[in-house]
Amino acid sequence: MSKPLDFYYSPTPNGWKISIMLEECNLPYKTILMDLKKGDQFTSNFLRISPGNRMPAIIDYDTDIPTTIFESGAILLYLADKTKKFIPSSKIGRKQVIEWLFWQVGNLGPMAGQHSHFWNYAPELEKNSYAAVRYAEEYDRCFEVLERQLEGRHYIVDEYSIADIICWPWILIAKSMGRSLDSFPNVANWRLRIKERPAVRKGVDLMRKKKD
Ligand SMILES: N[C@@H](CCC(=O)N[C@@H](CS)C(=O)NCC(=O)O)C(=O)O
Repeated sequence: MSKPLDFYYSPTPNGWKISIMLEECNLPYKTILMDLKKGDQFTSNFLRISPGNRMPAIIDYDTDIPTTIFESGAILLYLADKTKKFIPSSKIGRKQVIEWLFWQVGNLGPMAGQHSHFWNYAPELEKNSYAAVRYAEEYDRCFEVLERQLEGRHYIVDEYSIADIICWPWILIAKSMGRSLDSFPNVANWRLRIKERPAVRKGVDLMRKKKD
């Protein structure tokens, strides 16, 4: 049994990526709930762990000296390598999973994140601005990309992997952010398939009241 990890967390799609992975891998962890509105991410202690002042982040105490990891993609890859779970052992499979991990980091994550900002926080006058529409359409374009990749597949890279875990939380909340998955049946079915996993439900429910 490994030592519990410290998990710096807030119940958002970026936080769920890691709570889901920790539950899927059955790893012991201690949750440190962050109040982002209060500014917990700017404390000097947290900035030493996550220099970009963003959660999620973890500390692994199972190593010679405690290992800090920030950025959800890096954390997922670290945990997959640590546990040898949710990443293929073949070189080609690993390469494919890392491609989709990077795709989320550079595409789905930032577009959904910026859309979420406009949707939740922009002043009314800005809601239909060029920038707001651009992010919404780019978010939709990511659905199209996933729709093609999921054609004839149950998961992004054949077997359920960290590629699914990193993308899924941003698709879970698409409808609640005014986007429709009606034209993307492969994505909609994949969303439901993953939602049924007990570890996923546990991860999404961590310190959060049910909404979706
Ligand atoms: N690229 C980062 C994004 C993380 C992120 O945006 N976290 C937000 C909450 S969802 C945060 O900590 N925001 C605090 C801030 O920006 O001050 C990742 O994937 O880990």
